[in-house]
Amino acid sequence: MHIPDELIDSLRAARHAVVLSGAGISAESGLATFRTPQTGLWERFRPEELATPGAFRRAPALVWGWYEWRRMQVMRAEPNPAHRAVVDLRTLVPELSLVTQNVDDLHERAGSQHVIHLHGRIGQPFCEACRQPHVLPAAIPDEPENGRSLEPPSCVHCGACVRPGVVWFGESLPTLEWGKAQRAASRCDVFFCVGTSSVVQPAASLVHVALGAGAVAVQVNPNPTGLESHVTYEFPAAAGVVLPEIVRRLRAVRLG
Ligand code: BV8
Ligand code: ZN
Repeated sequence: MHIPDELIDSLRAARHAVVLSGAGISAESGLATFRTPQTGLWERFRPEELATPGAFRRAPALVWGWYEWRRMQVMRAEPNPAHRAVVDLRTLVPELSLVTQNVDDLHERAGSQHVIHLHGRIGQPFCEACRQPHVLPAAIPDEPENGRSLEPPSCVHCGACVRPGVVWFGESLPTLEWGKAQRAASRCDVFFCVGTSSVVQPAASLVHVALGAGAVAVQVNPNPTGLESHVTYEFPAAAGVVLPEIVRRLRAVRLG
């Protein structure tokens, strides 16, 4: 994988880098992505069917069962070299903001801290009424195969229905996280778009905020996303290959 010297130079001179990750950074951990053909979760279920408040109101057990199945997949997955390279990259630039669209905790389990989760976290469900966090059992007693229904639990505080701790389509992003992400994008020198199809808004607008503020933009994605003509550097390859190589090159000049 050839990494242009100019990108390494930009990273050496950078004060602040942003990494925006999507489902593709967890693909090499075995987690299904949303839109990659043949494996995409949406091949079996359409987003509007399951990842919306309406779907949960209409079919709470189907939606809760789907999220519990996905949570099981996350618990069985391990962080991959791409997650670990983001941890390493943070030690090689003065400031790094990690913004993720993912609801898994693989960045945290790789060692990243202060991860900005734009779309919530699958391991942090809460009560629909009183919004108290709901503590999940360590493992699901009878793991639901994909798509099997499971009744959502009731809140131990008020008895109302517990919902997945994610941001559904049509729901606003958490204000604090979205504000942090916008600020990071507007003041960074290098912006990485890793493993995202850049379809979902408003997350997909962040790279344009960074470009508008004069940052260098880097896309890491084996498939085209339509961002190719906008970004400064395009790596049509897996994150688990590209990110560790960028870290290796940057470390070499740092130590050089
Ligand atoms: C909001 C949590 C409004 C749940 C998710 C029409 C036009 C424009 C926008 C809209 C529209 N209609 C509706 C909207 C808004 C809507 C939206 O963007 N819809 C899309 C479908 C067009 N957005 C919203 O509703 C957002 N809220 O706008 O609120 C509002 C405002 C004020 C007041 C009230 C309301 C909320 C969006 C959040 C939705 N929740 N997730 C869950 O996980 O179930 S989104 C979901 O998609 C995940 O978070 C996922 O991360 C995200 C984005 O997908 P990607 O991460 O990019 O994953 P994808 O599979 O698409 O791509 C993976 C990529 O990886 C691929 O490109 C592949 O090539 C690549 N890859 C594969 N392997 C590798 C790899 N890359 C590197 N290495 C590899 N090895
Ligand atoms: Zn409650």
